[in-house]
Amino acid sequence: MKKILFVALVSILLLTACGGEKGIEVHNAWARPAAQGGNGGVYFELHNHDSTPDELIGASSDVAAVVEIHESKMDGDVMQMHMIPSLPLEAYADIAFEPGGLHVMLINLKQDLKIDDEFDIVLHFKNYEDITVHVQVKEGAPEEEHDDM
Ligand SMILES: [Cu+2]
Repeated sequence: MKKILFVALVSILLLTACGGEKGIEVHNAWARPAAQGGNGGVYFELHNHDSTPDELIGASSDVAAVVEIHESKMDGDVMQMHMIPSLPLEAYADIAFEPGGLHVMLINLKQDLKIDDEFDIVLHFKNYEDITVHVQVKEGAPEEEHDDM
């Protein structure tokens, strides 16, 4: 009887450990301040908790005329940005969008992005449903993230 109870407890613990993490999730979304008419970058962590691969195929937002997925890369001494039409998301992929790398580019902003402003972007996937991401305007990456970098 004791053994059965123990097994039941372990199962519950295992379930809670994975609880709330299903499908595709976005964490710690932030953007740098930017001016109306200019461009802005949005950064976050993209997790695929699923065993099924997917693809990030685009993004949209009310705050900018055009929204694209970009990747910055050093080409010799010059930082170049490339548009990425489709970003593969492998099973259990954990992809960081961060300054100097992948980012969502807001082109021709319709409004100023000031510190502490909040706005939404929507990520579009090949198979998964759209994800609305709440973005906070900050000077740099969120404090709690510094330890992981
Ligand atoms: Cu860019």
